Amino acid sequence: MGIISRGFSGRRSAEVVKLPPGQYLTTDFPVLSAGPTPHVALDQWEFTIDDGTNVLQRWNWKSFLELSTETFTVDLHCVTRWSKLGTSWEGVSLNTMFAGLKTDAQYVLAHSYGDYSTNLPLSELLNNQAWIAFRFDGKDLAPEHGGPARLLVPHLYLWKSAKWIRGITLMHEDHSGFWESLGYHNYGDPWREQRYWGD
Ligand SMILES: Nc1nc2c(c(=O)[nH]1)N[C@H]1C(S)=C(S)[C@@H](COP(=O)(O)O)O[C@H]1N2
Ligand SMILES: [Mo]
Repeated sequence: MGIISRGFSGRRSAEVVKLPPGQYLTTDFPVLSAGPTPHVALDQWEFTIDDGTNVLQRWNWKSFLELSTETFTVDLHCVTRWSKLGTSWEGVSLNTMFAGLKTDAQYVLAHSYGDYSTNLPLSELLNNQAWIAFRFDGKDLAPEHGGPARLLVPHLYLWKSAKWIRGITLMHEDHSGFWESLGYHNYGDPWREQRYWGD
C-alpha cells in the first residue's frame, strides 16, 4: 500500500488510485513483442475455439466482423511497470464468442500467429471482461499492437493479452504459456503484484 496517501487532491489522486502498486503512468503506447510482427492477410485470417482435438467454433474475418461489437475504455498494466489509463477500443466480447458453447474445461491457452501463447482460467475471459479487439483509438489496430486482432484482458498484466490472436484452446488442466513457462506469474493480477512465479 502506501501510495494512496492523504494530501493528494483532484485529478492526481484519482490517477494514483487507478495505478496498481509498483506501476508508473505513461501516455505513449510502448510496443512489447517477443519476436517479429507476423503479418496475416485478412482473407487468410481465422479464429478458432478448439478443445485440443476438435475445432468447436471457427470464424473468418468476415464472419468475425458480423458478430456484435462493443466499444470500451480500459486501463492497461504491463509487468515492465508502465500503465496507460483510459484506452479506448472496439472488439467482440469473449462472452459473445463463447455464447452457445458448452464446456466443462476450466483453463484456456490463447495462441497467436507467430507462436506466442498465454494461459488463463476460462472464467477470466468470460463475464464481459475480455475482448478480441480490432480497433484502438478509433483506428484499425496497428500490426505492432496486435492487428488485425488481439486478445485484451485488461484486468490482468498485459502479457495475458495475446497480440495477433489466432485461437483459444480449452483445457481441463492448466498448461503454461510462453512467459508463464519462463517464470512469469501464472495468474498475473496487477493489483496483487503477481509479476513472477512465487509473487
Ligand atoms: N503475440 C504476442 N502477444 C503479446 C506479446 C508478444 O510478444 N507476442 N507480448 C505481450 C506483452 S509482454 C505485452 S506487455 C503486451 C504489449 O502490447 P503492446 O505491444 O500493444 O503494448 O502484449 C502482450 N502480447
Ligand atoms: Mo509485458
